[in-house]
Amino acid sequence: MRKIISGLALSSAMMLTVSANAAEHVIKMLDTGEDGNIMVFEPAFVKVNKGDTIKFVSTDIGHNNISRHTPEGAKSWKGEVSHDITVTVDKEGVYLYECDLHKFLGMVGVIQVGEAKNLAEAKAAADKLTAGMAMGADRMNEYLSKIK
Ligand SMILES: [Cu+2]
Repeated sequence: MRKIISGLALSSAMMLTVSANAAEHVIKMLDTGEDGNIMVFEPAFVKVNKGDTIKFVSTDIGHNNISRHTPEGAKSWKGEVSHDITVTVDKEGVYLYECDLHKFLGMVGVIQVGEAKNLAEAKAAADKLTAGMAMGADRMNEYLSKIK
């Protein structure tokens, strides 16, 4: 029993250390963005550190957030419509996500975590995604161009 307790104490101490260093990034799900574009994530491109969390906020209702492409070994996610969802990005690389309801209007976004190790695969996935868009396909390229 003593071993279990000290193990728990150790792991909660470690969690505190991680959360002290990890940042939370808020991305809003919007009907209209600051630039006047409709059906957008804002900001739609973020560069973050491994272990950070991304909180997708249902600022305007009627959107969701679903991962579309993730680096190898990373967890995918699927948020409910009109609900916030928080995701911890613990693998380096490029993540693509979409609003399932408005992806055909270009409601997509890109997260870069550390080094963009899977850039070629992410670009191939982005091409497939933009092929199905009625508008806003240029957004994806704009977001991808910010990867450094
Ligand atoms: Cu949407």
